[in-house]
Amino acid sequence: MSFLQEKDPEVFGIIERELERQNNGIEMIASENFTLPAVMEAMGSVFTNKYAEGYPQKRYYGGCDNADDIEQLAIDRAKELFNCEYVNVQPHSGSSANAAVYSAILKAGDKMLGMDLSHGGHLTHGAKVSFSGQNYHSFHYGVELDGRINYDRVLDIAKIVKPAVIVCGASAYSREIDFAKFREIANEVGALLMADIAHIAGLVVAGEHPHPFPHCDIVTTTTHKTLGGPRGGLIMTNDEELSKKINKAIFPGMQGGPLVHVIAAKAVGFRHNLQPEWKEYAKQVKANARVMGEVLVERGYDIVSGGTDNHLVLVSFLDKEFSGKDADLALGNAGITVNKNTVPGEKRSPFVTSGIRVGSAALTSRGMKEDEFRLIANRIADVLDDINNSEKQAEIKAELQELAKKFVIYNQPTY
Ligand code: DSN
Repeated sequence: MSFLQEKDPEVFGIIERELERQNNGIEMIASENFTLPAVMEAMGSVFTNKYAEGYPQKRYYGGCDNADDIEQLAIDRAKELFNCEYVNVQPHSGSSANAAVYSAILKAGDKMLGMDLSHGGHLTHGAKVSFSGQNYHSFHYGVELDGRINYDRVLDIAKIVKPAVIVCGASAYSREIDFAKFREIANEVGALLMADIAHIAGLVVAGEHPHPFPHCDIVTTTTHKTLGGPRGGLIMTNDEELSKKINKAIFPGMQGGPLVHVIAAKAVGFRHNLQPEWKEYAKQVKANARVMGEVLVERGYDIVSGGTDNHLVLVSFLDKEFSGKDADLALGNAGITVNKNTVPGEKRSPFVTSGIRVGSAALTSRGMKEDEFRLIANRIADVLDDINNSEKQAEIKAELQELAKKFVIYNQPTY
């Protein structure tokens, strides 16, 4: 019996149900992944007890020798992994990493240019409902009717806006991001260039997506999406002055004590990302997403931009009677977890939407390959073809549960 089971059976029971959900389900939310038991073990370690405000060798509390060692190890591994000079491993999330960067380089009311949320950008890239669109004067670029970024158009917008920073990177964009082109645009208008590679970081470090360095001044990411580590954020730069400003913006600017247990888990994740097998994983993530896109196109579904270069496909229902919400619910009934997503040309609200975003990173971590993705993509199309058929959804759920059982992820709820 685990400590948790004995001490708090109620919490243990809920965690057990979540384990069952994850083991039995077909997890296709593009921002999710299954991290390693070793990562979870580090996250559940005694470092959760330690306060360590400050940075290695510059702390405000005593007893930080081991916290120094673990944070320095995480920094060194991240520097090796991303091939950069300065890393802050303390951001609690991708959003707090982005907030810290803006507070380091912008004053309230300064202009920023990022990708429109409804075209695949992120809330923190200047959306008006986010601090980023409220504290700063935000402007947006989007995608064209072909679903791709038109870099000439971005330049035109940048010339008019003259932003202090251009943010590139996306949450629902299935094509490669041309960081070199963004650099040219930033140079032309005298802006700093920040890349948020939260979604594609696992592909970037494997050489399966172009690298944001040396083109970008600052790069942020989360550590838990395609990177497959613990939930958290990261900020990187090759500029010493910027790194000093960023460190101050994180602590004492925005955060107090770092989550040392999560930093320990980040270090474990980075070591995993540095192994040769990681490249194979990233290749497989892309191959699986590609197959999924091909099947959905063959089955008559409209994929934004016609396909994918990364870990996700965005399926548009602009030409259908049903919404992204309907599809999300129907697929959920069939045991397939996706998220409803706005699409370029969106006419419905963000709560309803006209699309779904489907990702391959999590199922690839379970060991699934092209054959499984071909089958699952066909089942997605089967559900969508007959979206009100709950009997069919139940049949598919049973079939996919059998498939999931062959790819067990975890065999115990706590580590
Ligand atoms: N929630 C993340 C995503 O799904 O892309 C972004 O913050």
